[in-house]
Amino acid sequence: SFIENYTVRPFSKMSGSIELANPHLETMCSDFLYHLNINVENSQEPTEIKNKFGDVKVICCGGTVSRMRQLALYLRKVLDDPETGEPVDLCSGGHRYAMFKVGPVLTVSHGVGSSTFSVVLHELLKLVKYAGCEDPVFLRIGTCGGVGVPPGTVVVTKNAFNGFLRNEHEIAILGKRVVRPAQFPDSVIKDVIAYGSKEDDGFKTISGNTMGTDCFYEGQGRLDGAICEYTEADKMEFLKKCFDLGIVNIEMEASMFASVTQKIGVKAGDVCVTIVNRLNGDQVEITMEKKHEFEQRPFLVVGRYIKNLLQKC
Ligand code: R2B
Repeated sequence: SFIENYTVRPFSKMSGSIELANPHLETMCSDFLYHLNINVENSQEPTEIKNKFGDVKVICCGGTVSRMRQLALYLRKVLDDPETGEPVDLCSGGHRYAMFKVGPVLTVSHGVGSSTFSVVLHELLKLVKYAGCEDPVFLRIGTCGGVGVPPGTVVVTKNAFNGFLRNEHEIAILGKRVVRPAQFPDSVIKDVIAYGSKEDDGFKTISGNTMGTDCFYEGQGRLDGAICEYTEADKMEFLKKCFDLGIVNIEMEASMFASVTQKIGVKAGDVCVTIVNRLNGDQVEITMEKKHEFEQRPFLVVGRYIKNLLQKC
């Protein structure tokens, strides 16, 4: 059976302290954020976690450890952080994800796809709640395939679609299909676009819909996976449908990310650079140097957004 779960916090109420959507947490005397390797004692005021993370205003997540380390180094420059040493991985003991801190900004790796991202996202949401952070913004900074846009374009997601071409996220909970909405708040989209994009950057920053799939190959209609049971014409028909729905990029996290953050009522945005135009092919053929250059583009956009956001705080 199937449950539509549309109880979410309205975007207009998205400010102030975080309200998690789990009453059981209040009955626990401690909570071990296993994958982050951070233990939180709930029985008394969690002073240590507040001292360490209470100032956090922005949590930037992205696929790889090396990119999140680079982002930390980049943000040091943008935010005039005097720190010069090697960025310290604050959850190295968890052996799963990496987390770096630059002033009030965390940069955290999430792996490939919704399943690995959702694990760290749940724990990060609990972390900022326990630390008493006020009005934090969650951002994903990633790579993606474009649909009808040239490689190197930065896309800020409006609505997140799943692989069924529905603007929602679907997961199995207690053996049932649970479907939740998957939208990002307009305020974040507008601000990222407004503060992030400049005409002489040499690339375009656009907003559009994003499809987040559970599979890089068949789920995205590629012809080059280990399995493929459709024709090139089927694939092109699918991509055309995507295009007609305003989907300009495809990645593997957007619908989960939008739905979880919308459910909790925290601000969030997904900012990805396209590395292939799927209307022209499936293989990512750009050189590693080009990929590296493209990966700096969301850094630039998000860096400006964060700088402006922190100036307002
Ligand atoms: C984009 O890049 C990864 C797959 O190569 C995945 O995390 C995504 O959404």
